[in-house]
Amino acid sequence: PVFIFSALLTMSAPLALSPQELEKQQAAAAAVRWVRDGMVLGLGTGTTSAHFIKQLGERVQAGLKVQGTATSLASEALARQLGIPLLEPRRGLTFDLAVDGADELDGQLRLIKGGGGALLREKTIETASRYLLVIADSSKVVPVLGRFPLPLEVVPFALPWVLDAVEKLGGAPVLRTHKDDSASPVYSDQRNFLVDCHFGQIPDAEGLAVRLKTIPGIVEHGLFMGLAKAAVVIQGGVAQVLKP
Ligand code: ABF
Repeated sequence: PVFIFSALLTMSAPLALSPQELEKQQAAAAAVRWVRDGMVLGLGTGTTSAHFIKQLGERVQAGLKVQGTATSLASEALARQLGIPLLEPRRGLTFDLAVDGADELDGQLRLIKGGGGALLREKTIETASRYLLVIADSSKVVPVLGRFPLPLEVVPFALPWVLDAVEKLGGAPVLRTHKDDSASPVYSDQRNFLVDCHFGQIPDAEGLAVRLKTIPGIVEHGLFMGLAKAAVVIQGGVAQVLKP
């Protein structure tokens, strides 16, 4: 009987969310309130965005009329499973609101993104969006970008030369491989490699972005500047709206 009782206890205890996970859920809930009937949405990627998509799905099931395009195959599958109507990429498609996470954000809402490997579709959709709203837990806010390694999406053929060029820039590049198998690279949704660059502090993000774009084979980098119009960040347990 004791065994059965303790088993029941563990089964019935709700999954306790960590403080960081709770903050992500809170930020996502604040962002859902920005969504209006009829909006065309850019759907972000990562765990904070997954909370947003799940809460958006509940509102869609309650009758909210929105459509969206996802920034990754993972987010697309989640949105489809929740019944959020999806739009295929097409000419002229623009988004009223994109909601997405970030790995780092500074006071001017410059972002480092791509920790989830979705930076190419994220930047594509968020550039086509009228309003990018970032949702983040308190750990993402930094005074200067760069503590989080800067992700790049790289065409496999060009990898050796990209690694050499990033090394010359002081970026200490590391090919992203699977945690349980360092011999197998992580592929993006476009079947490219991901490279994480340990620049340390990046005081001149704009200048670095320009230099990275001159290196052949770098499809996209994770510096997002001038895209985010606002960020909902949980600070002191309260959702704060930050603007550049
Ligand atoms: C995504 O959001 C990625 O660019 C980034 O890695 C992620 C942030 O991670 P999480 O929300 O899981 O903390 O846009």
